[in-house]
Order: sequence, then C-alpha cells, then structure tokens
Amino acid sequence: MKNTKWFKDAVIYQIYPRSFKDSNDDGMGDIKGIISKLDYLKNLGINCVWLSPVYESPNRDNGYDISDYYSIQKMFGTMDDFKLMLSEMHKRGIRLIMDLVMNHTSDQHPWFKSALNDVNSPYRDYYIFRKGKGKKEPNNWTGFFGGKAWEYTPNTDSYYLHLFTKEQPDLNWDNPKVREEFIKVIRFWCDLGVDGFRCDVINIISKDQRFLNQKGWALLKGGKYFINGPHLHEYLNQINKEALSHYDSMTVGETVFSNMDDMKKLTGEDRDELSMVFNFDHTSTDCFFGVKWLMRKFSLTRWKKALGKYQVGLQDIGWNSLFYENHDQRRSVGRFNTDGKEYREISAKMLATSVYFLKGTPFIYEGQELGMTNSDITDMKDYQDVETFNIYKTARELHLPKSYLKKAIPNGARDNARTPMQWDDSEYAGFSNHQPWLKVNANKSFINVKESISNPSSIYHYYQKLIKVRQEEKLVKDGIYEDLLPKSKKIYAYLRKGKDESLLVLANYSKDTIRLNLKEVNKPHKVLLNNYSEFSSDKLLPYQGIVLKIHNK
Ligand code: ISL
Repeated sequence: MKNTKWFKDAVIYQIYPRSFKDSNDDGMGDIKGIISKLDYLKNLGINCVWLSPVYESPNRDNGYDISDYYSIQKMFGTMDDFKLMLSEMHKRGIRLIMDLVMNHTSDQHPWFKSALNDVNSPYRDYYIFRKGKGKKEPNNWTGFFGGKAWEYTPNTDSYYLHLFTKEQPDLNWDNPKVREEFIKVIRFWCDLGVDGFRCDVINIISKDQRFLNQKGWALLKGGKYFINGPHLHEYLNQINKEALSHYDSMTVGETVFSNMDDMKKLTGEDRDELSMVFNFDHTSTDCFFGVKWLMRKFSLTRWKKALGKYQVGLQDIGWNSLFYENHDQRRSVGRFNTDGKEYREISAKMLATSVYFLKGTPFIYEGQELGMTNSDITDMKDYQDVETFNIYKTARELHLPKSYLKKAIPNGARDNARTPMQWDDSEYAGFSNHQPWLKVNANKSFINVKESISNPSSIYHYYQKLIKVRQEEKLVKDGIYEDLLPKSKKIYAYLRKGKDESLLVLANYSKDTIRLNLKEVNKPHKVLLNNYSEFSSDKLLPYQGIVLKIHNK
C-alpha cells in the first residue's frame, strides 16, 4: 500500500506503560489501564499513541531489553488485551505506533542464550563477539550508561559488545539474517494493525567492522565508528522496502548525536528510510557535548539555533519531529528557562506554543499536558533506573565529589519523567490503589488530571486548544520558517510564511515584560492562540506565548 503520509497530520502522545494507569492494583501500569483512559486521550485531541515497549522482557532497562518480539509482557496484560486496545484506539480515530528496539536484545532472548556459550550456534553471528587483545577488551569503546562496552565471557574466551547495559547485547546488523528477523517482526505487528514504529537508537545499528580504538578525548568512545555507521542508510532502506512500505505506516527513528547530513538522508522523502527522527540538539542546550551529566546554563539563542537549523535544513527535503519531553528526559517544568513555581502553568503553555507551531509532528509525553514536574525523590534507594545506578557507580569510581552527584543525579535521573501519572489527588494519585513501582510525586495534590479538567485555564485545556488550532491551520504544515530575532536572549519570534498570509509566533522565555518592536505585529492580524487574555503589539508579558495569523501585505 502506498504510504499516505498521515504522519504529517498526527499529534502523538507517548505512553510509558508502567506509569500510565494500573487496572489491577499491582502498582504497575498495564494495557487495560490504557484502555480505560482512551477517552481522556481522545478529548485531549491527539490522534496517535506511541507506546514504549510492552514486549516480553526481564526489565533490566524497563522493556528496552526485549526477550521476545512477538509477545506481550505478562505484567502489562495479554495479546488479547493488546488487540482490544488497538481496536478501541482505532475506533476513536487514534493510531498506534509501537516502540521497536532493534539495536540490541535482552541477554535473556533465546538467540543470545544460544549464542553465548556456543561458538557453533546459528545465533552466534547475530551478535558481536570478538577476541580480546591480550587480557584486554577488543577496543576502547564505552557505553551510553558509562563504563566499558564489552563483556568478557569465559566459556568461549571472548567478549561481546553492549552499548547499553551488559544485559543488552548489541545485534550484528551486518548479518542478513538479523535484518530478516526484523522484517518479520515488523510485518507481524503491521499485520495485526499497528500503524508504525518508534525505532530505538536506530542510528547506531551499523558498526564499522574494523572495530578500531577511538583516539583522543571522547566521553562516548567509539561513537565515531558506530554513530551513523557505514551501512545505516542501506539497512533502513531494506527494512523499508521489504516491510514498512507494504503498509500505511510511519516511523520515527531515535537518533543520538545526529547531524544534518544524516538527518536529510534518514528523513528524505525520496529515500524511503524513515518518516522522521528525534534528534537531541535542542534538549542538549543545557549541557556540554550532548551529555546531560555535564550541566550547563540553558541558552535561548542555542535553543533557537538548534531548532531552527533543522527547520531550515529539512524544508522541502524531510520532516521534523517536535518534542521536548520523553521517558529519558527530565521534565520541562523549570527547564529551558521556564518556571517551576509562580509561572509554572503560564510558562508551560508558552513553551508548547513556541515549539508546536514549528514544522513537524508534535509529540506530547504523558503528564506534560498537566505540567507534571520532576520526581521529588531525595533518597538514592528510591530510584529505579539502571542508568542512574550505573552512572552513580562510575562517578564514585572516578572519585567525583559527592556534592557533584547530589546535583547531577536529581537533575539527570530518567525517573524524573517516569513517576506515576497523576490522575487525582488520592494517595497514589489515582494511578493505582497499591503502592506504585516508583514514588508518586507529592504535588499530585494540586497537579492532576481531575483538577486540570475542572479548571478552564489549565495547561490541559490550553493543549486542547493548541491542538485544535494546529489542525485547522494549513500554514502549520506548509509555512516556511523564518527566525525573526535569532540574537534575542529572551524572545523566540518566528514566522511560518505562506503566500498571502503567515503565522507569527511570539514567545517570551523570561519573567520580564519585554518591549516588542516588530513590524510584522502591526500588520492586520487575528489572534489564534494566547496564554494571556490580553495582547498588545508593543510588548510581551512574562512568559507570554502567542500565535497570530497575519496578512503579508
Ligand atoms: O537517556 C539517555 C542517557 O541519559 C540517552 O542517551 C538514551 O540512552 C538514548 O537516547 C537511547 O535511549 C533509548 O535506548 C535506551 C533506553 O534505555 C532508552 O530508554 C531509550 O529511549 C536503550 O534501549
């Protein structure tokens, strides 16, 4: 079937299943819980869900370590529950994209179990086993969660590569059989009616087979040889041709440390690789070298540059994703110059206004529409994420001062975004009647769905309106992007230009009232969206965000 590019009209909501809604009171979110909240999602206005992994998994990395690509993990429900969820979504005009982890499996996957101790296993070459150099690893590559990327296996006196935890061995994509396996997996889920995939760390699947040491200073050693590796585009093209293109599906690839050239290739409309990708240039504007542990003051000019670069670069070539939260990022409240206190709601609305009127497909992470905040965990033992433990261990080994960890962990912990969804102000926030797997944030007493729905000026209602305006305005899809004040340290002002009319988006990323002197504001206009009840063309109020439709003449 020819791809209809429905993804350009999609507004996608990410569900992190273990934290969304628990239907059977075991403290863990599940599929039946999701089904019970579909009307909530429909009312928000979204038309597609991205579901983080629900496949069978030992959960070393919360499902990003898959041990069976064809079954649903018991704690989330059954295959029948899944099918029911999918049909209930489709009934409501909501599509579903699954999260597919193709770079690595769990070490409990039967392929790896067979490969581990038997050099003659047909699955040995599904993974990347190499002999060490003397008593040392095959090379100096390191992993995303800190530490070495090779694990020694005494039985065969060799090492295997794992760019995440050692329980997540990397697959060998140069083996055509591995590619065949994923063609089968994709076809299986698409045949069930699934509408596409979010492809986990997709730009690291192709490794330079020389396995060279990376010389010089680098936090992620080896990246040079596996990020956007030699056969990446060829392999994605094959997957597209042999699986995805047979369905009306979309894909969004998660790309780490991406660059423009590869972004153009990955998303190019004439290339048949992916529909769009997530890149992290903008979410890395408050750290050094794209590494969140190396904290740095946020800069609006860097933020605009990062977002604008791909708006301009992919114009007429590919397609962008628009996001600033997900299950790996800390919450946006109090981040990117927004305010966590007095202006929490107003600044959250401003942020949404300024990002979601760019060209691309918006992604909203669960709870973002409520202005949910970072976790209030203070005790190391309350964290659940393997990355946090690994980084803590690495930092201790490097003798980094405790004072650094005291700041870095609460700042960087991925559990910040994984706390249970706050449905109401009851003991477990209406997520469950049982103690949840991760601590509920105490601010559920005033940040929750029940309150948001009953309060007409809530972030939730603003999102509803924003989505509606977005869907009604053709210029959101087609307008040409132009940054009007690239040097301003407090204002993000851009146009989405059309032939006769344009959208003008103005956002004040500060607590100050700012004088405006823009000729575009004085053209005849209509206010489409505003997070204040007033607007005057010569100033922006603290954290004001506004979208105007203007006549070009
Ligand atoms: O969260 C990160 C580091 O703090 C990122 O580098 C993250 O590891 C990277 O974006 C890849 O993320 C994806 O793959 C991981 C998984 O743990 C993440 O949850 C997933 O989004 C391994 O599958």
